[in-house]
Amino acid sequence: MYWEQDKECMPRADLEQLQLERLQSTLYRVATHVPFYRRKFRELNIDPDGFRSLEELQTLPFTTKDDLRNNYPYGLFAVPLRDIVRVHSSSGTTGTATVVGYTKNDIKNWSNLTARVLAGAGVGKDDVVQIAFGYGLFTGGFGLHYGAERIGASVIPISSGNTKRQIQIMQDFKTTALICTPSYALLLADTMLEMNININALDLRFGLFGGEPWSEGMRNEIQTKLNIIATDNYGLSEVMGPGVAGECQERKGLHINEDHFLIEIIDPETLEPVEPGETGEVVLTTLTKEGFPVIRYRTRDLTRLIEEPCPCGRTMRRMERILGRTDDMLIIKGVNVYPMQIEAILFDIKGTEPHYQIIVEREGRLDKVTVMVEVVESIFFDQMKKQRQLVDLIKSRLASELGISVDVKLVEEKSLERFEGKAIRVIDKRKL
Ligand code: DLL
Repeated sequence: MYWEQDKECMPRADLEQLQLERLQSTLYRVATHVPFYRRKFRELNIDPDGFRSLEELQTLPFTTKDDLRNNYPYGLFAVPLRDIVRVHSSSGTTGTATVVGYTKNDIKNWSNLTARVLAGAGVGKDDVVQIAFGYGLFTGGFGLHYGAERIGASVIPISSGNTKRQIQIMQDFKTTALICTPSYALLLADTMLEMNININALDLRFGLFGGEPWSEGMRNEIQTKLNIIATDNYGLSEVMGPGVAGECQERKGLHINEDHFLIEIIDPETLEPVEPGETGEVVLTTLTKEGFPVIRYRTRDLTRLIEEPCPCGRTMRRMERILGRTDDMLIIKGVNVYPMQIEAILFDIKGTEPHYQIIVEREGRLDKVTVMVEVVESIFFDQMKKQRQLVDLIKSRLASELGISVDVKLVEEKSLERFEGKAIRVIDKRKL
């Protein structure tokens, strides 16, 4: 289902022309109204009026999370506060929070873009949408709420947490689409199974999940347990929130809303663009934002672009699911791995439950990594021999497929922490 077919299926040449025009006006806007960008452009001798091609984007400086923090709270806003109608903030687990602002027009665009993501995933005006993302400074709840209303769906703004109540409401209000993090969807599914709820008696058809990395194995698990079509959607507060990219029902990568965002994939070490199709860090430039435009924002998220057209007919290019963040990368005896790669293997092994946690410690000068994984009751209480075999199997798969050697500890079902929002997969004890 398209939301704005003329835009989502625009010929690439027209799209590129539109992107260039929008980039020119964004550069003009930031150079005129944001001292931070004006100074940077001047230092690098960049004339924003002289921009003639999209390739020239590469001459512009990057913007980082630190730049946002150094300009806390309103230093990077491109309009006076009186024109801002909404403020969101990312909590910032490390360091100062960052603050972002939206004009009336930004909210309109944002609603349209989350509507696109919702429609692409299958949601229409007849749907009852339960939004179990937090409402508040986090962009998840409000961002998708406005899009769902725009589509004309019936929105249940239940917000996050209170799992039993979520389930009650899902049954009573006949929810057809669930919106939350993938890890929370799994917690909801497991709780329903525990409560002996007949999943087939629910009205649920779609799940739109995002806000954290998840593997294909996790998708399969959720789709089977909830009997739904589960799609991935991506965004970040610094750039807008949800609505930057989302999967269509093909579920083969996320269409990037390229008429509103320019995407580049760079090598995080050399900062040069990667070869087409290679994995690297996502860099985003906003093309229509008025309140808080960003130029070449380094997201730290890693993925690759899919250049082949999608059978759905959209011309907006796709990106593969996010593999992880550069700051979540583990270096295990010299091998770089991301938690999601470990997740993908665990999900593939029979007897393990889809709940795990990775503990990183320091032993002498080396990092020691232990993967804690829940196992089904029958194995946990079974003879040592079976447990030993499972540990060996997990270790050997991790060694052969990722080249890492780690300790594996089997733990009882439901013994690892569950999350109502974004899951914490890695516990880093090195810095404690
Ligand atoms: O998480 C925005 C959002 C809300 C997206 C709801 C989708 C749904 P932040 O709190 O600023 O904003 O966190 C942004 O979360 O840089 C990624 O590292 C991660 N992230 C978001 N969506 C995905 C996804 C929201 N689909 C950060 N897959 C981003 C993997 C994701 N990681």
